[in-house]
Amino acid sequence: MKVTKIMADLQAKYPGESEYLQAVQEVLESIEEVYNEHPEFEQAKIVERMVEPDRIFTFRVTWVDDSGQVRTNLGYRVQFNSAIGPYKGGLRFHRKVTPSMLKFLGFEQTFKNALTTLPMGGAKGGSDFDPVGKSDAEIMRFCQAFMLELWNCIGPDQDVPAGDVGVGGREIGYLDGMYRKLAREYNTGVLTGKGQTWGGSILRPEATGYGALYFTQHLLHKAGKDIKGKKLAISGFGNVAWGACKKAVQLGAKVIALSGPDGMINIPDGITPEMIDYMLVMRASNRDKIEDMAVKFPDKASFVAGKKAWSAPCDIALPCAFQNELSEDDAKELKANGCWCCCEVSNMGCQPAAIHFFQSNGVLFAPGKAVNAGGVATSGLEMTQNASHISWSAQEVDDKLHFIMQSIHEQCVKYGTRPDGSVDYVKGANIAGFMKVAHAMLEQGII
Ligand code: 2IT
Repeated sequence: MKVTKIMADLQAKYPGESEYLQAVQEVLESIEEVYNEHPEFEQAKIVERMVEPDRIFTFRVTWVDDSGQVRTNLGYRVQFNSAIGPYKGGLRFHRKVTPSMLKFLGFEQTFKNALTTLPMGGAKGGSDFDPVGKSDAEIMRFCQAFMLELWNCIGPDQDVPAGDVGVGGREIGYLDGMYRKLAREYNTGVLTGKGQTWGGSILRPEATGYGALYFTQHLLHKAGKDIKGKKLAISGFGNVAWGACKKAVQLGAKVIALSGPDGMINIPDGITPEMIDYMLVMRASNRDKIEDMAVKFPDKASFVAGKKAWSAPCDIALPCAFQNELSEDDAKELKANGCWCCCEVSNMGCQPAAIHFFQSNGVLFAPGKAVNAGGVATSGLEMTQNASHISWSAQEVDDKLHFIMQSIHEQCVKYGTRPDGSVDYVKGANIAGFMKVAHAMLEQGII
């Protein structure tokens, strides 16, 4: 396999699909050496098959807004790879959603799910529907219209969607309600992130953020450091950032900055539990403004318009918002202000040049597919509970999540340790995920 040749072919085939091409390039560059030591991979054309989704469903979603106007959006489900289990991955509702974005996310999801130790294939879906400014009734009607098309493509043993940006507990409720009505299936196993009284796992809402902090703890431990007392800058204020803040505070760290599309807030004394609770109110308001936190807590937080969280002096940066949200300039600013660790929590949150800068300037870096895998891992635990008609306690789920994050860290160390003993977490995560999927594909023949 020659990465340059495969990338040139994909670029010619999918011009303009920049996020997808970026995600594929990152993985292929990491695995090239290992891949070429295995002629059986090349013979079965594993890479050529792995970079293409198994199938993509595209559908029109038509709904009526509160003023009675008919609206049309596009809906998608990208079923990327099912070699190690049923398709699994979130749904993203965001105005910028395109097939390229969902292909990149489905591709990443395939390797991430492989790292979780659970049998789950990779998928992603969503819509260019923009939840910003929508009423609750509009969100419900959109979710119902979306599921009217999607329900036929999914199932507890085929494809199990969940939330992602713009899709949280409320949206999963509306989506699942419509699925039950259409499919007449009530065993609740077709979506994860459900409400706790109807099949949802305890701790699923917290799991991505909790898992990210557990991973960060292991990474720091390996580097001889401790998270206690460290200053954290976090981007975003959705479900993932919320869980990360909760666990960070529990572990004795101090969250000193948060950001949103409108700017950032400085929180000199660290985020408080009341502020963390208020993130949920902000998410439900669909206003998408971090300034609201400074308005609500004027003594604790000050708003700076147009700035990112990365302008705040911190020890550790945790991007928790969107792909490519952290640029090379941001990385340089972080480093200049004393930051020495970045654990990417958003999927592909750092631009390639930012990762390169971190890695060549002594800033510890770990990629999203390892750091954020606790979310989908706990979705996998929700599937297990649904399939066996039981529900575990918070402690049981948390213990399993912790164990899984430790195992993901170990896999990164196993495949990513450099000759000097330091760890290349990008390489480690990509090779570990790839090896598992590649061997499953080999054993299942040419299909
Ligand atoms: O990016 C992700 O891993 C998610 N949005 C969660 C997917 C899931 O199926 O829980």
